[in-house]
Amino acid sequence: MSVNKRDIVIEGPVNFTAIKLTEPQEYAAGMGAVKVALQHATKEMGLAKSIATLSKLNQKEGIDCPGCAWPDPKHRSSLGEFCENGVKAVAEEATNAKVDIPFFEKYTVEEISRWTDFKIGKSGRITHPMILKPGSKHYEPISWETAFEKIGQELTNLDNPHQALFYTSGRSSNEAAFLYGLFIRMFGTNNMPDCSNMCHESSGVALGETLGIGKGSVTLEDFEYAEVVMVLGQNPGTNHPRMLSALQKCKSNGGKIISVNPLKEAGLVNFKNPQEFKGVLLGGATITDVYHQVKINQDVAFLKLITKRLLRIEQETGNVFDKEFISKNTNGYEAYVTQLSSYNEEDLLALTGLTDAEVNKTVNILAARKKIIICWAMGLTQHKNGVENIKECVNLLLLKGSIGIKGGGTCPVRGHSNVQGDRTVGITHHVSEKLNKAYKKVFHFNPPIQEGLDVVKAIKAMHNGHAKVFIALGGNFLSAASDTLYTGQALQNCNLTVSISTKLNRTHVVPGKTAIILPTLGRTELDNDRFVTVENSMGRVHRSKGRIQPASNHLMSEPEIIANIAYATLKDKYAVNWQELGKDYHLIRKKISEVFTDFNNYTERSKKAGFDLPNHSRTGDFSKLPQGKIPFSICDLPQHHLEKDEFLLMTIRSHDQYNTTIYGMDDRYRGVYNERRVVFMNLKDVETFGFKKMDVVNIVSNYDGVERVAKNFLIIPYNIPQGNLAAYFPEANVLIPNNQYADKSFTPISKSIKVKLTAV
Ligand SMILES: Nc1nc2c(c(=O)[nH]1)N[C@H]1C(S)=C(S)[C@@H](COP(=O)(O)OP(=O)(O)OC[C@H]3O[C@@H](n4cnc5c(=O)[nH]c(N)nc54)[C@H](O)[C@@H]3O)O[C@H]1N2
Ligand SMILES: Nc1nc2c(c(=O)[nH]1)N[C@H]1C(S)=C(S)[C@@H](COP(=O)(O)OP(=O)(O)OC[C@H]3O[C@@H](n4cnc5c(=O)[nH]c(N)nc54)[C@H](O)[C@@H]3O)O[C@H]1N2
Ligand code: SF4
Ligand SMILES: [Mo]
Repeated sequence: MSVNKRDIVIEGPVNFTAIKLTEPQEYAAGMGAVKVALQHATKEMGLAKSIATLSKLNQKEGIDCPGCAWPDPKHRSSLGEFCENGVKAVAEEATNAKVDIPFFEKYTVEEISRWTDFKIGKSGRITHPMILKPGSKHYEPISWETAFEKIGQELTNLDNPHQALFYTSGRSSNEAAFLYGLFIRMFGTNNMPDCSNMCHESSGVALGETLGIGKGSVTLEDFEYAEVVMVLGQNPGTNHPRMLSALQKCKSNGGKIISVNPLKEAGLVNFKNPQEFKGVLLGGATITDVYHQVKINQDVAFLKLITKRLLRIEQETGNVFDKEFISKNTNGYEAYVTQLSSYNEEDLLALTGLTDAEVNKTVNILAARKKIIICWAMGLTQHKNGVENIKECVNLLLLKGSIGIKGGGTCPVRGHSNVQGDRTVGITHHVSEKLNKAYKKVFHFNPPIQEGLDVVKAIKAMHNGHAKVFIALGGNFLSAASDTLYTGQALQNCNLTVSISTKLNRTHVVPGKTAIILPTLGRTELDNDRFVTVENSMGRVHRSKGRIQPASNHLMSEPEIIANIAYATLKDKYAVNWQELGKDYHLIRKKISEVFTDFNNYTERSKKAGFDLPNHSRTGDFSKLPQGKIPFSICDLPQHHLEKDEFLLMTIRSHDQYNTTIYGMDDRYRGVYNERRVVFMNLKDVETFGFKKMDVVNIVSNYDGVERVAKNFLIIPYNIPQGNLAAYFPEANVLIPNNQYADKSFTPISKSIKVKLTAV
């Protein structure tokens, strides 16, 4: 453990918590999910609050689930339109536990830093604005007014605006995000590191460079028409549970599901739909038709192999590829095919770790069908070649003419419930001339034209002292980012760190010289009869309105907090009435629709089921792309030079966490209970390296000659390809150097870390 300034333990404790193991589960949901969901809800919120929130969850104009970004169906079930993990997300936010003034009087920052993330999170909702003064060990209360003044002063005292960083996590509403982006640009910087930098940034870059829009093309209805859905690098049973209903529907309409994942994830195998009598009581529905347990980061090899075989059938029969689509809408086909022919099928097959017969099943399914949806998440984006992983998926869809048609297209499945909306309304560190022009026209100022810092660069800037103030609109920056110790030192270098948060987390206890916590309302809570709007993973914008009494009378909504910080910093420098905007979200929406014309008549259209934002890759209009064509991408195979005793480690989510928020200590589907410090390993590898089940090891990475150690993990023999390992995030984040990220997207390589295991 590394003890730093103020005696803080940056990465938390590394001791064990009494593990219990069972066989991994072969289905997702079912009665077990209903039971666990109800337990969480009643334990955290009590019965009355549980009913008040859950009856409104994901209903039209109800509370948008603060869990993932999966969209709601057109027809909402009266039985409840949510899943186990949606209930956990709500329960976590609406908990009755409180982090109040006596809590901070009792515990020093150092004491809390020695707690697990689980214990920190379970402490409850923050009730008052708090400040940690230089040299002080305890947070103490501060009035909202003084807090805003202090933040405004620190910001205005900087030598230049680029010394400030403004992080966003994807739970904030469009209204909060827009106001934040406006203020930051008026302040004079584009330093807007965002959680998506660590998440789907690779998708945004790959889709932007090919299809000209960084979002997916399909809608939920497309799943009903799809003939094939491929799911690569995603664990929907845990992270997007209601996606299983869409897959089930696709199957019952005759569609085929192909899963590509090093792990046999329960939800992709079998689903017992809790909304169906049959689903709860009987055998449930088989989901996947062909399951490819590909080796970590060999998706490009897999995709090249199947396209090579498809090409062969095309050359024989002439009816596999959509030649009309290719000639009308794409360029670079010849060069793509030439590069493809330079690979040898046996080599590709060996890299994937799959068998000929399995691969051919998928080839035959794809050869005969055109309506293909490809879904993916972190298993593709968080590698050095994250962008190319996705471009190779696009290549396949182009060959089949599967983009811009009913039942086919791209489906990057987003994480945070409004991460896509935050981006749409202006949270980006990139400079867009078009956007700057619109800001200038509506708000009469010159937005900064210097590219801002993303997450990786922001950490470096704090570490080397170039950035001095860090403000976070939500999230848990320290635990989410890679290189935990380096990131912790970076935050501690700041003069001021500010967190706008609902709940206490590790970032609050690894603070700058001064640290301020501004407690805010959660999605579920009443906000003076106001509502906000969000955008789901498929580009639909709709309302969300809180329903329950706020956790404390001293909370402020996110838009109001941002408006106050903006006013304290900029005063009347620009013709913006911050206070008025902070109070009236309708006015914010009016401004959004002036800057982003796709949002015309915003408030009205966000009623009921909401509205879809225009998307040319959905409608198949590629005329605005350079030469009106989508380029085929030429992707190389990723290179990992592993020594004999080196493994590729992926960091994954357990079934009982939401990113850095630990709901509970169980990973029910994988059969691991009451322990998070585990490393999943192939039984043959366990034996070859002379280990036994439950041996204690350290996981060690060595990049550029620097060793990083994640201490104390129990070996769990598991159905995972040889040479591959899996451990949970955030415990394993200490292993990922800040400078190891995906080309072009700068997404940390959280899914392919080169490591060794050493016995303890
Ligand atoms: N309950 C719950 N829901 C969540 C979240 C949560 O933490 N908890 N987080 C939200 C967020 S922000 C996000 S981004 C999403 C994340 O959703 P996911 O991306 O599903 O989350 P991960 O656990 O990171 O899972 C990645 C999957 O990719 C597989 N994988 C890893 N490496 C590779 C590879 O090289 N190739 C292939 N083909 N597969 C690979 C892993 O085995 C795992 O099944 O979920 C969102 N929803
Ligand atoms: N090794 C590894 N690292 C990863 C990943 C991985 O797969 N492996 N995944 C990455 C991904 S995909 C993501 S998206 C990031 C997540 O990074 P973040 O978004 O920064 O992390 P979260 O854990 O989602 O943030 C949780 C905190 O948000 C605050 N919060 C919750 N709700 C609200 C709200 O409504 N308003 C406000 N203001 N605050 C709120 C609470 O204080 C809570 O503690 O982590 C990334 N890090
Ligand atoms: S699938 Fe996602 S959005 Fe839907 S209820 Fe579950 S966690 Fe919430
Ligand atoms: Mo994410």
